[in-house]
Amino acid sequence: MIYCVYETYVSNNWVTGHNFSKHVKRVKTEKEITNPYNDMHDLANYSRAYSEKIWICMDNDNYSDPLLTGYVGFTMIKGQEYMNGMFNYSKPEYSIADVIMLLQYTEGTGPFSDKTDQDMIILGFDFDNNGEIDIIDVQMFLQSI
Ligand SMILES: [Ca+2]
Repeated sequence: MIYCVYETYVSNNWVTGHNFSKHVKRVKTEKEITNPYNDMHDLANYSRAYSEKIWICMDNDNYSDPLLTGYVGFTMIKGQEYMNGMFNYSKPEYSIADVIMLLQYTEGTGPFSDKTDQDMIILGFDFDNNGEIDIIDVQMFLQSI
């Protein structure tokens, strides 16, 4: 029940009111993720430290308490730092061999030669988002590793 109240509060203040989305989008820092299970456990512990305070404010219908905004904001910003870290943690590692395979694809050879441009776009190789896989994508891929 309280979780629904919390979700409604956040939803009502996501782009209006306290505009939590604005604060979350500004988070560029990241938590370095080394063990996702342990790191998410740490995030849960961080949030738990504020959950009782949030619960007390909400249970008392004290939605105008600036501390409530702060508690919710702190947990959301910390969560975004972990999400940024998870994004980097789960990002595939590519090597020069992968770039060469993409170059081969543009020449109609190599292990991807049976793929269509659409297949390669779905795999994320259309780095300039122009709907084609060509030498520009190879160059951008090379620069990214
Ligand atoms: Ca392209």
